[in-house]
Amino acid sequence: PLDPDFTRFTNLSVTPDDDGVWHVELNRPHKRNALDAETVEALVDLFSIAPRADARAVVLSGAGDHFCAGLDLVEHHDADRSPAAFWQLCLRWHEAFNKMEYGGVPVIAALKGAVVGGGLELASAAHIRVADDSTYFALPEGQRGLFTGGGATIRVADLVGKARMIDMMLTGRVYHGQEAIDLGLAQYLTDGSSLDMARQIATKTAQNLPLTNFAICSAISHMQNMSSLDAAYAEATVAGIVNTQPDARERLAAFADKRAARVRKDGT
Ligand code: 1HE
Repeated sequence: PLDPDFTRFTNLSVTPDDDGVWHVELNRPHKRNALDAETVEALVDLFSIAPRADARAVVLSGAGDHFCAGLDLVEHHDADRSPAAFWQLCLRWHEAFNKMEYGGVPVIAALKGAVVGGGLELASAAHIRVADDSTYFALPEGQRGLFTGGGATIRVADLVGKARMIDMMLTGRVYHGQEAIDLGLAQYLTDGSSLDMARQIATKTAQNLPLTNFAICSAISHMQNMSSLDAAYAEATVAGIVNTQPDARERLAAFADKRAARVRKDGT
């Protein structure tokens, strides 16, 4: 495995724990963790390295009161970019978020405050989203004279459906609390801290075999892009590899010997 230098990621604080869970914190709180070009490059770098450095899971959070305010609007204004330059920038956002979604390492997003615009695009590339009482979701691009460029037309539409995404962009509608959960913007809502809950989920996730998590956090997304016929073939191929891995034998033996936990209705 790679031995990364955890200090190399501009605007990201990266702290691994003993379980191999990396806490990645967007660290521009004075800008509400808005994504400037440099931070996007750091995310590309981080999510390229994490799978090869044996990260078992990633908890992604934001420093300060907000998860992420989206595109750095001030940088964008000052740079006065050409169409080609912004096109290319969007491809870097896609590079970062695709590496996240397809990289094989479970990413748990701990959401608080604003999860808006490109911040929602970032969150929607995570595998699990945890919200708390402060969290709210919106796509303010419509009001800013902009359009989404970081994958919302794919991932946010996938979470909430086309009609709701169009409404969010046209009207700036804000979702929070149980309604946001019911729509699928996040899977968990806590009245405590989303970071604490995301950490617990990541620690639990990290107990799974790495190859199994790799398949869960890459294959399902790839299969969504395939025809049903090809997806079924790919599923069989992935299962052929994952379900015969030597590391799984002990878990199967434990089940056969009645040593393994049973699945119970209350989830214990
Ligand atoms: C920023 C940004 C930003 C804050 N770019 N600098 N995203 C948006 O339209 C969201 C824009 N931001 C906001 O609506 C609010 O800032 C927040 C709800 C996120 C936070 O509010 P608040 O009252 O806590 O903070 P603030 O006073 O508005 O901002 C504090 C500072 O953060 C201030 O900088 P300062 O130097 O004057 O102190 C803000 O300018 C700065 N800041 N948000 C740059 N987004 C690939 S396409 C993706 C398309 C998009 O993402 S469009 C962006 C949508």
